[in-house]
Amino acid sequence: MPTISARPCNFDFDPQTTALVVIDMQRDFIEQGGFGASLGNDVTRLQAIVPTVQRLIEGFRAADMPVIHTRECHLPDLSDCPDFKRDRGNPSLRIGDQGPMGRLLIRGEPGADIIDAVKPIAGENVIDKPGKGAFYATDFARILQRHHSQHLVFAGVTTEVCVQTTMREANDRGYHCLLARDATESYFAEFKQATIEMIEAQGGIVGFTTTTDQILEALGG
Ligand code: TIU
Repeated sequence: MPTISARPCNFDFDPQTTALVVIDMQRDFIEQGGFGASLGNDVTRLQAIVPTVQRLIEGFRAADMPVIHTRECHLPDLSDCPDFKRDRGNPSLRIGDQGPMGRLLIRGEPGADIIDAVKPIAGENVIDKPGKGAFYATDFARILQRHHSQHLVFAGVTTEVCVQTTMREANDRGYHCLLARDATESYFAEFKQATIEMIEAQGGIVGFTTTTDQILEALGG
């Protein structure tokens, strides 16, 4: 079985059962005028990982291995958005409000779409999810079954919110999880660091972490 050099120990994987999961690389989180910016965050931190995420995706495509994308977004009538999620805090715009990229975090609006640099190609699954985790209220589990996926490599944003939540959900469901440390980012450097440490702690209690180079080398790229 091929292996990827990782922390706290190497990640053995079968290319036939391994998929890349790219979390929420959406305009709403990465570009100015979106949901992330409305919360007062510096979105340029997230823009810095785009070329690395792009390289990772291209490596999976070249190896003919599945790439699955997620998007955090809600139905236009907000029926899948808990009131508190919209009401809490003091953002400049709330979920569903009209912004420069359409209504914030609403399915089908330009802001909810994945940024051009890492756009899905024909045949790749895109999971629209109302929560932070990709398993909650989605077809994600069924799609993974269809791909016979047992090993999941994670990239995307933000590390401690949607990436970590999905990784924890996957870990509990028996998937072997690996986070590409340089292909994920947070608005808060210390939260990213803490998340990586949490994942790796106690013998890899949530999974393993590594770099994009190590993954691409193992894929033969
Ligand atoms: N706000 C924040 O850091 N993230 C989210 O709300 N969603 C994701 O992480 N995708």
